[in-house]
Amino acid sequence: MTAIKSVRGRRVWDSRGHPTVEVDVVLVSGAMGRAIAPAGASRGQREALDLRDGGTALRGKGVGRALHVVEQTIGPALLGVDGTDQAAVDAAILALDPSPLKATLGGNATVAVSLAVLHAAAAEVGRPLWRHVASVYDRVPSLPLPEVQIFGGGAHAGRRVDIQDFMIMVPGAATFDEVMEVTSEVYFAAGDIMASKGKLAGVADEGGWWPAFASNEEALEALVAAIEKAGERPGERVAISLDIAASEFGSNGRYRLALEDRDLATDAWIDLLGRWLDAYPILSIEDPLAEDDRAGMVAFTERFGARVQIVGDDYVVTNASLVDAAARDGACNAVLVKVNQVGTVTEAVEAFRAATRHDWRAIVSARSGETEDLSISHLATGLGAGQLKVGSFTRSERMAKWNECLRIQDTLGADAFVRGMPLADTWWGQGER
Ligand code: 2PG
Ligand code: MG
Repeated sequence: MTAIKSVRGRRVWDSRGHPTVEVDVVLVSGAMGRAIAPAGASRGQREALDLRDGGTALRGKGVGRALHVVEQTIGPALLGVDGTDQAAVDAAILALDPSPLKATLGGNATVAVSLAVLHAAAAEVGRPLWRHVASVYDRVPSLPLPEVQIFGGGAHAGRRVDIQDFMIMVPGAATFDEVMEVTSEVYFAAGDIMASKGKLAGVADEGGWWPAFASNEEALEALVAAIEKAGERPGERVAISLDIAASEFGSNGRYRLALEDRDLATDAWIDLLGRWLDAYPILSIEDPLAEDDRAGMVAFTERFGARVQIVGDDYVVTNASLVDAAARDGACNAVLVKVNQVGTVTEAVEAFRAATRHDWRAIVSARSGETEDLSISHLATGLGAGQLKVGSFTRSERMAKWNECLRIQDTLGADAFVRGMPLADTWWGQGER
């Protein structure tokens, strides 16, 4: 038992230039932990709500109220609580705000405190965070397989194309380091292709190239061309992963492809996605249907779940009961784990555990608004989650997280990389292409 001695909040700034919440937690031993809340742009309806000041200053995104909550409400309630007992700390936070979406405390306040406590506890036992996480949650640590964005889209790129993330995975790599090297080659090959078409126009929110394409298919074609230009055969060492983020352009069973001026009903939309799965070496697809389209997600999973990873992000918002419900329905076969979607470390780990109980895969993920906070590299490794999604291969709020995995690799050993193993039972792993 090492009691929490102080909880201090501070306004810092995220990768989009918006204010966010940083928290320092100090235990009576002097051990200290610090964490920063990230921020999503394509948010699920059932995510924990961030507490923002509203009004005109800072586009309404001020965090004065959230900092007040940290110092005047959560902080005092945690004084004297055992900082090495994450479950007790998070239970104490939850007791202050039983509302489902953490509307009173704000998910930005709770996540920064909860993660800062986890860091403090790791410091208390003198262990790197990943090792502490593995021991607290009784997991075998492993270096995750990355999903790395090459083109950004959707809400992260002024809705220039409908699809949000055009990513690659390198399940054929033998080490984490090799993934980084291959990714760098593909990233710059994609930039060269954009430049040769006169379409190079900077980067989107997570550092992927700005999607100056005439259609979603053109982006997919460009991604395949970039993989080839990097000297790879698409579908061998390198494959494609998409985050459709369908809730951003679909609701009530209708999907509106703005760029192509097409309006599709659920069935036609699923057929179109199926044609993409046939035409391109896609290994993983996130939120293919909107979060309100339960029947669509079940139909999609029934049709394609045996051959592709189907990831619930907005669909299950890192919530164990929504993961359980989706598994009961037969929707999705993998979960995206974002701690700030649910608001505390304990609840995020519960969602992860629910997923593993259903034999789902798991991907620990960053948000589109990020900072220098490195917690997710440690969570993905410590939980042995299998996969990590951080954004692209530029901008330091992204690179810092990949680089932290390389540092962890130095201690854990290159052999602790999961390789494509979690995906080995897919059509890709069976070499059907
Ligand atoms: C997502 C994330 C990260 P956001 O949808 O998976 O790409 O986006 O943080 O904006 O919700
Ligand atoms: Mg998503």
